[in-house]
Amino acid sequence: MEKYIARMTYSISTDELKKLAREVRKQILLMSYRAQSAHTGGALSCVELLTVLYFRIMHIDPKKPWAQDRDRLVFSKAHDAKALYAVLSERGFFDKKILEGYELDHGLLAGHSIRHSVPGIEISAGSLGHGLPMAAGMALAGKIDNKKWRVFAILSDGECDEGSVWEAALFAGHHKLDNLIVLVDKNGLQGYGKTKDVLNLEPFAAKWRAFGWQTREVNGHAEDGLSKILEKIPFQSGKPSVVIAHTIKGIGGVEKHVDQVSSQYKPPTKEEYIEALRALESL
Ligand SMILES: Cc1ncc(C[n+]2csc(CCOP(=O)(O)OP(=O)(O)O)c2C)c(N)n1
Repeated sequence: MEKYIARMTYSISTDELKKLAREVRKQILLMSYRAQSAHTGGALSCVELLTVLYFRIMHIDPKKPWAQDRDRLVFSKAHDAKALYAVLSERGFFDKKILEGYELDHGLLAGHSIRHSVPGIEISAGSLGHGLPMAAGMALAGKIDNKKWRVFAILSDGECDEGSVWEAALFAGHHKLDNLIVLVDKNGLQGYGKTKDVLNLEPFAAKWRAFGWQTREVNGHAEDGLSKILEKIPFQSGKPSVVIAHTIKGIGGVEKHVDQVSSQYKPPTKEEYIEALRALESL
């Protein structure tokens, strides 16, 4: 168990982390506005999951993005990649200016992330349900080679409608992959409705446990609560861990889209963008 204890890679106060989350949300809104892109709500809902991982939990070095002993992040809900891009640039993986090309001709940053397009992007993704199978394979490779690095995977709740997620969950439990940690961004909404109406996942935590995982539930916007839980991984030796993070889709964005299905596809108008920035600045 000791061998996987999280190493703090960066000392950052909760206030600094909150400031950072505001900055990341501003960048997400700017990218959405500039490119008139979809998928803003889910990018906003996972901000704290990413900032806590990259600024408190993961063993990474932005100057050596492909270091063999790095912890890996598989960002499976890749339609929300602009959140990951903003956090990676804040953490120093690449220049913030690169964000300006998000989803625009000649830019480096695609709407759905592409492996190695910029430092820190571990996988090409976008077809939901593929991230956990990849993450489980990586974690098994780490086990076979007796490595200390861990694999984190961020999934959406809508994504858990995919059968491939549960096949990989079964595989990870079977192979006792306690170097694998899933965070589910459980914002309760997917493309065209509430997750519980489209395909009910409940009892969600019990399903993971039945597949051999240890589970924790947390407010996904509370940095310290998240940190406290993630510092204790694996929750049990010999079992993969899942953190079910309760979040709000669209939080910190355009007010009328917060916790609404519309946050999936509606980009902000100029007025909405300015208003949302003003609201963030007044926090
Ligand atoms: C296999 C697959 N089917 C459909 C899509 C199209 N799609 C993109 S986002 C999305 C729904 C987003 O909802 P959710 O997965 O819960 O993500 P979040 O709310 O966290 O953004 C869908 C259906 C896809 N990317 N992959």
